[in-house]
Amino acid sequence: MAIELPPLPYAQDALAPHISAETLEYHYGKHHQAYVTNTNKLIDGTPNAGKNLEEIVKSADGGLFNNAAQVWNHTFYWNSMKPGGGGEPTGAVLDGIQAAFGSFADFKQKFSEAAMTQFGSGWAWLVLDGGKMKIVKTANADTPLAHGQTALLTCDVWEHAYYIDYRNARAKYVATFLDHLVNWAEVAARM
Ligand code: MN3
Repeated sequence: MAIELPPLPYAQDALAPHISAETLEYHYGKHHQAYVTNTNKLIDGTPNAGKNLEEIVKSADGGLFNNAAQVWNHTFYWNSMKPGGGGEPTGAVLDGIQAAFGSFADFKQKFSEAAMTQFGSGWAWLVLDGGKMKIVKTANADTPLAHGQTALLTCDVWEHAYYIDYRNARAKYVATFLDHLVNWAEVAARM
């Protein structure tokens, strides 16, 4: 089956002023679309054409892994955000964060550190690993899906995610992601 580009879960200008419509026009409309197009080119006429996206990510390597994982990672990232999101979660998410990291402030500090210290392109993640919350970072297209972890939240730290709105200020983009964009209801549903 052909891999499809899922619709954005909000309007292209809905995350402004934190993430502009121009960023989403390129990041979703060009980058994410290109990963979908490339994945379909690579699976066409092969046994992978019969697999779903998660199966491809878990079994592929090389160029197919890079493109398919980037399709999955970006869809996951769009759903990790919502207009008017961010701030401190409640309920089971907050309980899990406090159990794993001590406090929400400690979580923020550790997540930001992972996002800032991912050298070059990649992702910062909150995951469940063996039932325990962990913060991990991955390089390029790499994804917790390929490592037996359950992804809960991600922040894209490729420069294309923030360069239009923040230029080189990755720290400001990550702080804005945590303070204004995180969709904690989605994180709760993923747990
Ligand atoms: Mn990206």
